[in-house]
Amino acid sequence: MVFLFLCDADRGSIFAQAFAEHLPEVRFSMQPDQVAPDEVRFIMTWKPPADLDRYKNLEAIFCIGAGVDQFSGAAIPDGVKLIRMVDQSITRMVTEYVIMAVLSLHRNLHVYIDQQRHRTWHEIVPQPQSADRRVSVLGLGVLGQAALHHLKGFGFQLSGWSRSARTIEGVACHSGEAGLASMLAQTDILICLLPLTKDTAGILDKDLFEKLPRGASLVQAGRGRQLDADALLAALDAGHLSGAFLDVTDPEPLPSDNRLWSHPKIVITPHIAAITQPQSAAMTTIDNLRLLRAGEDPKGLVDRAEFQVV
Ligand code: OXD
Repeated sequence: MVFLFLCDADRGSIFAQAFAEHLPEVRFSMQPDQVAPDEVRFIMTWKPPADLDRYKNLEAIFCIGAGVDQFSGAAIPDGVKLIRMVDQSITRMVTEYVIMAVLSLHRNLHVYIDQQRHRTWHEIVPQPQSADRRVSVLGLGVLGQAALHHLKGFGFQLSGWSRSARTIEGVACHSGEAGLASMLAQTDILICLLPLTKDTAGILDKDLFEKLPRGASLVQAGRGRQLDADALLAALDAGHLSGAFLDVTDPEPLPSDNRLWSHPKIVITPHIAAITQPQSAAMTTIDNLRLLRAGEDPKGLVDRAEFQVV
C-alpha cells in the first residue's frame, strides 16, 4: 500500500520521517516512477495530477492546502475521496494574517506606510477605538471561527456570515442573501475567508462594495477569483473603500503591470496567509489515514458536489 507524495521534496522528507515512525505499514514514496501504479492507494498533491487514471486502486487524494477549488473539473473517479488539509498550522497562520491585516487597517498602517514614502508626518485623528470598529467575517468554517475567536480579545464588534445559519458566542451571525446585506451595512472591516465555489466566484463585486458603509476596508484571504479587481480599484479611487489587504489574486502570481500592485491603499502579499507546515500536517494526514482505514470519515473530507466552480 503506497502513499504517493507529489509536493515539494523538503516537506516530503519530513512527511517521510513521520510515516516511517508512526505508520510504517504504509509505504511512503515521492517517486511516481519507482512505484507500481496499482499499489498507490493515496496521493498527496496541491493540484490534480494529469495522469490520475494510472492509479486504478486509488482510494483518496489528500490536498496539501486548505482550499480545493483547483480540483474543480478534474477527472477524479467517483469512489475516490478528496480530503483538504484541516490542520492547526493553517488555522494558526490564517488567524495571524487576519489579525495583522485587521489591526493594520484599524490603525491605518497602510496609510502611514504611504505617508512615510512621501516623508509626510500627519496624524490621522480621531483614531476610532476597537469597541467602535465593526469587523465581519465572510465564511464561518474552521478558519473563520478561529479568526473571530482571536479578534474577540481586541474588543471589536464582531459579525459573521455563512450560507447556512450558525451560532457563535459573542458574534452576530447572519446567513443567506438578506443576512449578507444587513451585515455588510454594519461592517467597517470585511474579511473574506470563503472557499471558491460557483456561489462565491465574483462575490466581492461592485454591488457588495456599495452595501458597505463609506470608509470600510477589505481583507481578502479567500481566493483570487472571488474579487472583481476593477470594482475594488473603483471603490478605492472613489473613497468609498479606504484600504485592502489582498493575499490572493487572479491570476497568481499577479503580473507586474497589474494596477493592484501600485495602488497606495492596497497591501498585497503573495498567497502566504497560510503555508502548510509539514510537521503538523504529516501527523494530521497520518491521523486521517487511520480514520480511513477504520472505515471512518477523515477530517476535511470534501463534499465533491459542493466545491465545483464554473
Ligand atoms: C490554501 C493554502 O488553500 O494555502 O490557500 O492552504
